[in-house]
Amino acid sequence: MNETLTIALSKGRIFKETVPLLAAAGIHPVDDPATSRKLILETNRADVRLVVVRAADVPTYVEHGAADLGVAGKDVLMEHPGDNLYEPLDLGIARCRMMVAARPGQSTPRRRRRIATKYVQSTRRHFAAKGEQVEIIKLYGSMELAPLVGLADAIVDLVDTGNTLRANGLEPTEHIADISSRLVVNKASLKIKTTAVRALVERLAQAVAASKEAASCND
Ligand code: PRT
Ligand code: MG
Repeated sequence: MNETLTIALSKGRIFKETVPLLAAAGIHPVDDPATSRKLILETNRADVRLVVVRAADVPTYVEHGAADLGVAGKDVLMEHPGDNLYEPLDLGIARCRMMVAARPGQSTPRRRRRIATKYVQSTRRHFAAKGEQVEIIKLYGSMELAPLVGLADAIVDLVDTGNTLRANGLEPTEHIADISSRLVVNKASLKIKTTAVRALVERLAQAVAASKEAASCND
């Protein structure tokens, strides 16, 4: 039986870093979302297509079976409710850290600290685990601005080089989690399209192992 697979991923860094892994698995997209406006990308394989969605929407597409597989940051998965997805593989791409950051030398307020973030669930869990009661202010982006204009005492955001924090006079104060992108799989797809899904997961796992090997040789 010809089992067609749909893979959901976001454009930008996740697409760029997933393409070499897909290539190692013999899958080459026909279009590049950086230049094409198409949201469904055919590949060299008639039985594999890619759908381009917002990073935070990948788990939703996969959970509902609109895509069989997806590539999503651990930050996104940590915000996504429920455990309706298999997460068989750490792709080791789009790495960064989820951190608390604040202005240096800031005194602790006498009230609950206000934390601005788009990562509400991760932030809630982090401070609950420390036993610190905080007020969480949900934002959709540009979190770094919040402490500068008095909206929040600190933020929770992703940090890679640290340049964005530095440029805004903030410094990381607490580490919450190391982040990388994961392959996620729809549970029904794994049951119904077992052969195709397993074969792809296996080939991606080999590609990840090979790129780790290459990275360690370059050290
Ligand atoms: O941008 P859009 O609103 O469409 O969605 P998105 O921001 O969720 O997507 P995208 O493509 O920006 O990020 C996709 C995934 O990449 C995230 O879910 C993370 O898992 C991963 N990733 C890895 C990052 C970073 N590194 C990263 N540095 N995502 C975002 N950033 C941002 C960070 O939020 C901050 O604004 O880059 C800035 C910090 O970078 P440095 O290098 O200045 O520290
Ligand atoms: Mg972004």
